[in-house]
This record gives sequence, structure tokens and C-alpha cells, in this order.
Amino acid sequence: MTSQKLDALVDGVCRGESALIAETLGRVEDTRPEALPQQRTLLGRLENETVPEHGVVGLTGPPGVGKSTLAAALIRHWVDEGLSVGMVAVDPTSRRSGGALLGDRARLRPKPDERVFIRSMATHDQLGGLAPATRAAVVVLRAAFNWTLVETVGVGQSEVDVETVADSVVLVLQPGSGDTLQFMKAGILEIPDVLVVNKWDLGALAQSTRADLESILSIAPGSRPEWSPPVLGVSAQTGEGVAKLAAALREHRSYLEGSKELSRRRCTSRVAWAMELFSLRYGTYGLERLGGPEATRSLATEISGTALDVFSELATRAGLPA
Ligand SMILES: Nc1nc2c(ncn2[C@@H]2O[C@H](COP(=O)(O)OP(=O)(O)O)[C@@H](O)[C@H]2O)c(=O)[nH]1
Ligand SMILES: [Mg+2]
Repeated sequence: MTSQKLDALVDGVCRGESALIAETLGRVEDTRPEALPQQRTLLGRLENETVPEHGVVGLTGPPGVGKSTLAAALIRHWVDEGLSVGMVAVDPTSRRSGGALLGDRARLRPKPDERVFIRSMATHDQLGGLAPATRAAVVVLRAAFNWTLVETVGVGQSEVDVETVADSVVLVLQPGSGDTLQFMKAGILEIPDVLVVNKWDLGALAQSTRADLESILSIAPGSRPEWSPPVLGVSAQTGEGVAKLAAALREHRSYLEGSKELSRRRCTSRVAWAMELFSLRYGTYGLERLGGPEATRSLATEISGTALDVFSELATRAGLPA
């Protein structure tokens, strides 16, 4: 890639031009080793040029709770406020996620001057590269848009652990599904920054689910003393509560920016990404050369630069080709 081409891609992405965003996504999702040097340059430039205020929100939860519908409602809310939004939807189970999202896009009906970009990823064509590809896509979209949404199924069960991709994690549940107890047992309620009981239009059942969640959280509060995750009743279908969700995300954003939490999360995310790339490429053989997974992880934490820089440095230190 010539330096003019690189400049054109970076400028185009930062201006939010769909065609150049799509081209850049294609380049950064390429899993061939020979694509790496270009990706390093491209992602490094994009990270440098990203406005620090641009935020990444993860929407996660069981299938069918209304994550995609809620994403559409949230995108509509933000766009009406004059903000631009990018979205990555990761669906490890469905080959139809692309089609489903197109449905959402139709529901969204963005006007020509509204900046919305949606990318869906299914596992069938990604194999083990899904998580790194998702992370790379997030870097691209974050450079382009005020908000980037990442929709994933489940929490801590899917290949992409959303808490290592997003700055703010929203756990979406639906009334009376019995998921609450399961999540509590799995310790998963410690992950979200905001909890949503979607399908609030279902009435009393929704209210009792919210009450259950609130009482669980009051016994086992999140791991961050300065932020108590709100539990919001939302109907993605009628739009009720969507503005409150947007306000909670804005507030969480302020909390992140005013504390060390944002840089801590970005560091966790960079290390997770570098580790994934390294394990995919070199497996346990590579990890053993650096003294095992834990030693590799702590080494990765000390290396600066983008995730791809960290990956290359790990490879160099292991005496392997990056
Ligand atoms: N009653 C009600 N149904 C909803 C709401 N949000 C989504 N749904 C429905 O729930 C089903 C699953 O929605 P979807 O967004 O695909 O869920 P996802 O699998 O979590 O992405 C669809 O039939 C939606 O129409 C809501 O707020 N209220
Ligand atoms: Mg969905």
C-alpha cells in the first residue's frame, strides 16, 4: 500500500465515508500473516487519529432478549441527537445475522445525511479469527463514529468477551426468563456497567425482574466502588426508556474519563487482542517459549503501542516470525 493510499483510507475513515470504511475493514480483517505489517500501520494511524471522546458500547445477553431491536432504537436516538454511530454485530450461532441486521437497518431508515454504518460478522467464515477481527473492526469504527456498538450473544461464553472490547457493557435481559439466577451464579452480574430489562411493555413481570436484579446487585455490588450499575426498564419496541439508557451511557462515559478506568480497560483490551493473535498463530508452542500464558500476558502488559505492535514484539521475543 502506498503512503497516499494509507492517507486516503485514514482520512476517509475519520470522515465516516462508508466505502472507505468498508475497504479498511476488509484490510484489517485479513487473517493472512503477510497482511500484518500493513494492518499495523493502518490501525496505529487510526488509533492516533481517533477523537478520545468516541466511545464503544457492548450490548450483550442471551438470544432473543431484543439486543438487535434495542441497538436499532439506540442508534435512532443517537442519530436524532446529531451523533454518528457504527455497529459490529457478532453472532456465533446464526448464518442469518446479516439478514436480520438488514431488517434492523430498514427499521432504522437512516436519511442520507445521517451517519450510520453496520457490519455483521458470523463465525462461519472467520474460524478462529473472529475475536481479533471484531477488535480490529471496533478500532476502525471508533475512529469514524461518536459511538460504536458491539452486539454479542451471551457474556463470557462467546468467543468474544465483550468486556474486553467495549468501554461500557450493557447486559440485556428480558422479563421472567430465569436468566437472572444463572447470571448471578456465573458471577456475570459483575461484568455489566448498565443492566437493561428489555420488553418493559410486558408489564408486571418486567417490574418484578427488575426488582430481582436490583436486590441481587445490592447484595453483590459490582467490583468498582465508584460506579453502581443502574438497572433500567426499557422497551426497544415502543422506545420507552431508550433516552434513559442513552443518558446512563453518557454518565458512564464521564465516569470512565474522570477515572483511570478507561485506560485500564483499553490496556486490558490491547493485551487480550495481542494474546489472541499470538495464541492463534503460535499456540501453546509459542506461549511456552515465553514461559507460559501468564508470563506472556504480563510481558504483553509492559509493551506499549497498539495490539499489533504488542503481538509483533511478543513474537520477536519468542524468536518467532511476526
Ligand atoms: N414485546 C417486546 N418485544 C421485543 C422488544 N424488543 C425486541 N422484541 C422482540 O424480541 C424478539 C427478539 O428480538 P431481537 O432484537 O432479534 O433479539 P436478539 O436476539 O437479542 O438480538 C423479536 O421478535 C423482537 O420483535 C420489546 O421491547 N418488547
Ligand atoms: Mg441480535
